[in-house]
Amino acid sequence: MAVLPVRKFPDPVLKEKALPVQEITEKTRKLIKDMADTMYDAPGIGLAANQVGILERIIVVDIDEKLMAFINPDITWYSDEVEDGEEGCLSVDPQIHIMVSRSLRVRLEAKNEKGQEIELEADGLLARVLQHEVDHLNGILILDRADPEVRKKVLKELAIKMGS
Ligand code: K1U
Ligand code: ZN
Repeated sequence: MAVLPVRKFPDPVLKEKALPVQEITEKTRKLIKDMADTMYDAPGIGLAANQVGILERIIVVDIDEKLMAFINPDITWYSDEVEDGEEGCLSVDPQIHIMVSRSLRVRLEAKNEKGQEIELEADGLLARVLQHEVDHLNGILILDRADPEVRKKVLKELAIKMGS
C-alpha cells in the first residue's frame, strides 16, 4: 500500500493541465493503485493524478464501494439540466464545502487499465464527482467555480487556517 501526499491549494501543480497517457503500462497500473490507496486513506470519493503531483490524465472514483479508474477521460455529453450541490475537495480542505452548479447527467469516454475503450453514462453524485475530477485534470478547482463572494470568504478562511 502506498499513500501519496495530496497536493494542497495554492500548489501550482493544481493549476496545470494534465497530459494524455500515451501508453498504458505497469507503471500506469501502479499509479492507479497508489491513487486508490490515497483516496481511501483521505478518505475521499474521487482523486485526480494532479492531486498527487502527476500531470497525467488519470482519475479514480468510488462512490459506492466500487473502485473505478479512468485513463484519458473525456466528457462527451453534458445534460442541459443542472443542479447545485455541495462539494468538498481534498486539495482545498475537506471540511470546507462549496456550492457548485453541475450537469445532472454526463457521458464519459475513457480507457480502462487494460487499455480498452469504455463508455459510461452517469447521473447524480457520480456525474458530479466525474465532472469535479475532470476539472482537476484541466487545472480547475471548485474555488474557480464558486460564487465570487463565497470564493473570497473561503480564501480568507484558508489563509487563517494556513497561518495557524
Ligand atoms: O477530488 C477530490 O478532491 C475528492 C473529492 C471528490 C468530490 C466530493 C464531493 C463532490 C464532488 C467531488 C472528495 O472526495 S471530498 C471528500 C468527500 O466528499 C467524502 C469523503 C468521505 C465520504 C464521503 C464523501
Ligand atoms: Zn478536488
